[in-house]
Amino acid sequence: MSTKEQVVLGEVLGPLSDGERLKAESNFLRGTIAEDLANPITGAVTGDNFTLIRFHGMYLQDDRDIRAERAKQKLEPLHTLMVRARLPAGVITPTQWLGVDKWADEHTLYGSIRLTTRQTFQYHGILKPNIKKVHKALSSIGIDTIGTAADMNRNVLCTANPYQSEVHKEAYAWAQKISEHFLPHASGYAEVWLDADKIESTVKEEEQILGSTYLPRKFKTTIAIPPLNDVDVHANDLNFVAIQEDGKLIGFNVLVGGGLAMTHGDTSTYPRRADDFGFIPVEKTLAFAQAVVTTQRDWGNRSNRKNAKTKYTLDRVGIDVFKAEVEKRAGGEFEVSRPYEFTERGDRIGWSEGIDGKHYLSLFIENGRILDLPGKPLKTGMTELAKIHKGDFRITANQNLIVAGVPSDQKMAIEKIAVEHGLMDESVSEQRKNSMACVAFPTCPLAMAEAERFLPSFVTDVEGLLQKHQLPTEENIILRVTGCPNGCGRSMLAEVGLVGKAPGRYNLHLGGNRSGTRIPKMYKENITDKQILSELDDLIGQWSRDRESNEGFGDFTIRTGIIDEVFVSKRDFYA
Ligand code: SRM
Ligand code: SF4
Repeated sequence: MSTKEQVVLGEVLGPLSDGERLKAESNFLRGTIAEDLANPITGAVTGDNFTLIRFHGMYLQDDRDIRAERAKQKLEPLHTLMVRARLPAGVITPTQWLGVDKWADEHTLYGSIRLTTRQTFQYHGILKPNIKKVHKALSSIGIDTIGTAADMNRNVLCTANPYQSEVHKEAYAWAQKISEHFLPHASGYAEVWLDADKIESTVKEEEQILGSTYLPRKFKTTIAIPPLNDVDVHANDLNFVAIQEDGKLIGFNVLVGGGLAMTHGDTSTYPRRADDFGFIPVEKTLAFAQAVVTTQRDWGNRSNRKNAKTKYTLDRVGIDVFKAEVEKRAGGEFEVSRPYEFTERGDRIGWSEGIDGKHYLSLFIENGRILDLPGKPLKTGMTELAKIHKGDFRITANQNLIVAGVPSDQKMAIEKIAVEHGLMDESVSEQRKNSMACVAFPTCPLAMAEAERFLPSFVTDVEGLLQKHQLPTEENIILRVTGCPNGCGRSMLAEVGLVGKAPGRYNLHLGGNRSGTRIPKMYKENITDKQILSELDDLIGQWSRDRESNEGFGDFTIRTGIIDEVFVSKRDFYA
């Protein structure tokens, strides 16, 4: 047997993938990135560095709208870098925001700040000569981009709940601790991007938790505070569901093995809900987190990246076997899960009051894109808010933003700015607030169909259908669109999920629920937006006529047999 084959619990998984070679040879993620950055011949980074920069939170992209035109002119694609910040729980201060805002103008081609479904922001369109300037600028305000992409523990999410401010404070602290616990310790990031001095060759670097070949695949962690499931736990490898007693955080139920991506036509890939392993007291959080991460590190498939995530490891080795290994490594057993219920997911747009007596303003940002639009200078509005706000901002997992901790005497001033700049707009429908899309074209290299640019007008059409069928204005359907089956906009937890198949064509999935605990199944394959609207016209009509009181659209489609329920994703999703 080749020494390069991976064997887990006696099972031969196959030869290690090229991604494993690349990590092993990278000298703790340095590769030859520094040389590549200095090469003026191309706007790209090349060879292994294309992948290695992802470990530092960056992607090489090009503008797909002009790719063909540039090829005709015999020019290389317009290569740019996308950068994703590490912002545990989405918390960012007004001072930091002012910097982020300024550098979007100075260093990016698009001048926008894009809030993501993982509570952080991305810059798109940075030219190679500017990339170090961006890292140094972010570093000067205490922001890094380490581990926000590639085979790392990604940005740690935490419910952006404006109501339960005390528990939120504790949960946020755990999100930060978990994020820091799983950061790489080698100094490659600082050397390559911040020009820090090279470490002495006598110092032996090692990554005690991640290991020299890091994780088999991306790894995603959340902290959720019920009844809100705004972080969508079932999209994530590891989830800590907060359990409170008398308003204090006493521990977490631990959910393992969620994930949403699949590949068209490959039934060995599928979206999967996370399994509830049981309760742990709060002081054991890091021990259990580390036990889950290292079990996945050692047992995850390093031969086939398509089946490498924790969800596939659980299904391959068995949930009980995985759980027992976690207990062994954590040095303790899971207790019986404590009762909790998720009842909703969206952000409560508008003002709310926390138990700390402060005010919280949740702003709806369509698809998370912060840019000065005609009649809606959102970016300028955010700058004006940052100039006077004394609390912090929280980016939500629904691509929105909360102005958090506003004292009563500042409420009016904040609201005035928000209204004047289109950040607060009462005419936005509940349907629009509950619709979300991934980035897709023009920057995403994997997009098969439009998503962010398609959603706004599609929502207008859906609003028309809700009106036509006389549904009350507060009614809505959780609607999500992704430009491909990777699922970045989490369509696989929507009541109506569209998954890009080809330009202008999508698979239509139905049957998710409002709390985000059910995976929607494919109803129609590869249809156009017009066909989707025609299907929805019929289905929304039935829902309006025949639904039980308060019955959500997704629940209705299941109860009436329009679509089958997905119980066990691997079995039912493709049945
Ligand atoms: Fe994602 C890859 C954008 C959340 C599953 N995702 C990509 C890339 C980087 C394309 C690429 O690999 O070159 C996209 C960049 C587009 C662009 O131009 O910005 C991209 N993903 C996004 C964001 C920005 C979507 C958004 O509109 O907000 C989200 C950034 C999150 C962050 O801040 O870290 C984003 N991606 C997600 C989610 C949702 C979530 O985490 O809650 C998922 C599904 C959950 C899951 O992981 O199962 C997701 N993205 C993927 C996958 C499929 C992974 C897999 O298991 O196979 C890929 C492709 C890959 O990794 O090979 C991918
Ligand atoms: Fe790109 Fe696909 Fe993710 Fe959308 S779902 S951002 S198209 S990778």
